[in-house]
Amino acid sequence: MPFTSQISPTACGDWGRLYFSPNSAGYLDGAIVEYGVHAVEINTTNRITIANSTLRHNCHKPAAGDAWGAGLAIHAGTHLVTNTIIHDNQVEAGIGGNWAQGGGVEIKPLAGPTVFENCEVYLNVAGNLQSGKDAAGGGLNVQWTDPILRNCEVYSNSVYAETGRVFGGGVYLGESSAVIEAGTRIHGNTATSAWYGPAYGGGVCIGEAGMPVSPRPVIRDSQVTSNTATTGPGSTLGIFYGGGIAFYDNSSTRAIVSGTLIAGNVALNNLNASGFVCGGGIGMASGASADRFAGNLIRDNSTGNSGGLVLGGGICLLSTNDVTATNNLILGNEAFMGPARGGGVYADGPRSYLVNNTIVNNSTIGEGGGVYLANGVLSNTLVVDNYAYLDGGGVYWAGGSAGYNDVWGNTFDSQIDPLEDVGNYAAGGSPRPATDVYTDPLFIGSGDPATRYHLRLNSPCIDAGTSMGLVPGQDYDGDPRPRGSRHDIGFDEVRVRRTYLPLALRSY
Ligand SMILES: [Ca+2]
Ligand SMILES: [Ca+2]
Repeated sequence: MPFTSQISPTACGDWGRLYFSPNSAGYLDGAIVEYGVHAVEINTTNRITIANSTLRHNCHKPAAGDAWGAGLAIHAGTHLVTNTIIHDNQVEAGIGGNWAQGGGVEIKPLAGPTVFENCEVYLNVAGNLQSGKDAAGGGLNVQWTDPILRNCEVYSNSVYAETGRVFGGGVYLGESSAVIEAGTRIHGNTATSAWYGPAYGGGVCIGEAGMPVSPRPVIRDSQVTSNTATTGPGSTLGIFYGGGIAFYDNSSTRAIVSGTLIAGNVALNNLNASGFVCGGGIGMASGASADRFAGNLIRDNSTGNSGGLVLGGGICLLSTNDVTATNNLILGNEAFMGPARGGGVYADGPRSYLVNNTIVNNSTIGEGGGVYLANGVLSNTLVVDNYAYLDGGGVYWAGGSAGYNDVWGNTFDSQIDPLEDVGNYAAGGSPRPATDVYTDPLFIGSGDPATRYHLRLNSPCIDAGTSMGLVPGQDYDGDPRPRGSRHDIGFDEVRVRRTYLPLALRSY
């Protein structure tokens, strides 16, 4: 059944909305709701199901004040949204409006944990043109409530501000313990700040100011790909965090990002010389914390800047972050343009633990092709075949603790500093720590990327790590650690699988 405009030609905002008032009940099944201010607004604690429906071409653009949730706005209750498409909805703040939130979906603070499954949320927009005012959640905006997204696709949404801040081109999770799981795909979303920024999270932004408790948002077994955080046409001061996933300043969280592909995301400031960019894949602003980034494939993300600092093509952990990154494969990321540090990973906080990762084929125009370590811990990690133009092809070690790594086969431009350790360690890391091994790790070398960088049965990295301190109890595959006498180096703990017909030994 269609709920649509009687006006011709039709335009978004022609009529009001379908409203579930307090104490009402009901459902939508097979509905098309279009050209309203909001498609659906739910303000009842009775469980509403929206199934097999399309919410499209609605727009909340008030003359004055905040704008929110043009596709779906939930004020109360715990509901189910299943097999439903929410697209081409827009919100834009009016005069004096502090916020534009949730181009597609806005879930208000008193609502329960609504489940979204098998949904598509695309081409929705949240924008704020008011001077110095902010916008969040191009696709979905979530604060103080804990929804669940399963097998949803959130793509091509955008959030923009003229001179204010922007958060989450695809999804914004404020103080929220939301769960994003089961093959949810967040891709092609953008967060753009036209003039000043900062912009947080082309795909997802986590955290907000002044959270009284530490929420535990989870992103697992999903994909965050090809999202962008960037400048608009007139930027004069650009600060950008997390092309894929960003954490807001000083946000204490227990977030977990695991088993997820984080690929092809970009954080880019290409229009002025004074900007600051942190994290093509994941960027954590100063003082933010998370539980762990574990068992992810983080590949082909990039950061660039036309003059200011560029940190961490794959992961940027800025200042006083508290987080463990473990069992990740960090592959082919790049920090390009500007003074750049850390093609794969940049870390400069005392509680940033980089343990049992495999970091290969990353590059930077600056220092630290694999890792730029200024503080924190780097251990049990493989840093192989990375490149830096300036110095430290493998690891640029400016501080922190490093050991039990294999930093091997990295290169830098020998024209610039031919006295370094053939590019593998630079600065304080030359000579390398005595606990390191320095040898070809003997990767399997064929198959998909995760398979290719597993260790062969005769790898010298087997049992060459440490089992002391903050070390993981499993590997990327879920194999228990340690096997044998000690932890292996890298994201893989080799498990010998004996197959008797035909007789063969394989490693995983
Ligand atoms: Ca072992
Ligand atoms: Ca394994």
